[in-house]
Amino acid sequence: MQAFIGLGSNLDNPAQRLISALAALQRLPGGRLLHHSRLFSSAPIGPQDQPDYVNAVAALAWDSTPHALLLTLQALELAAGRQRLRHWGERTLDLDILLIDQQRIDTPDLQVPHPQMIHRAFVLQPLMDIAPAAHLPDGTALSSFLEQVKDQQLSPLEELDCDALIE
Ligand code: PH2
Ligand code: MG
Ligand code: MG
Repeated sequence: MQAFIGLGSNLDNPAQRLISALAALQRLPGGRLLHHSRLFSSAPIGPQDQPDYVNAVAALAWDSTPHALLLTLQALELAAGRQRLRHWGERTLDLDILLIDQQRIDTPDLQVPHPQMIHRAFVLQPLMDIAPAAHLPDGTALSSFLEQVKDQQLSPLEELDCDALIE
C-alpha cells in the first residue's frame, strides 16, 4: 500500500528534526520513502503562544498493515522525545497518517483520511508538491480545498536541500 504522512515539528531545531524523520522513514524495514515535499514554515494553528512549525509531507510504500504503520510512526515520535503536552500544542515530532490508498479507516486510534487534513494548508500545500492529483476516497480532489485555507501562510525553506541532508 501507499501512505501519505504529514510531518511537523516546532521544538528543538524543527527543520533538522524533519530531515532526520525523513531519513528514518527511508530506513524503515517494510517501508520505502517514495517522495517528499519541500519543508515549509508556518504559524501555529491552535494555541498561538508556541513557536512556528516546520511541515512536510512524504509518500511511503508500506508492506504491512495500517495499524502497524501507526505503531511504527508513534515509535519514531517517541524516539524524538515526543511528549504530549497539550492539545494542538508544541511538539518535537508529529507524524500523522493522512491517506492510505483509497482506504477509509475509522477506529478510535486511527482515522484515515486524517479528519483535519482538508482544513490545513500545512498539509495540503506540501501534498500538492508531490501528489497534485491526490484525492479523497470519494474522489474529491484535495486541491479543491486549497482555496478555503489560502489565508494560512506557508513559506518554503528554500535554503535547505533536504535530499543532500537525508542520508
Ligand atoms: N500541528 C499541531 C497544531 N498546530 N500548526 C502548524 N502550522 N503545523 C502543525 O503541524 C501543527 C499546528 C498539532 O499537531
Ligand atoms: Mg499527530
Ligand atoms: Mg498533527
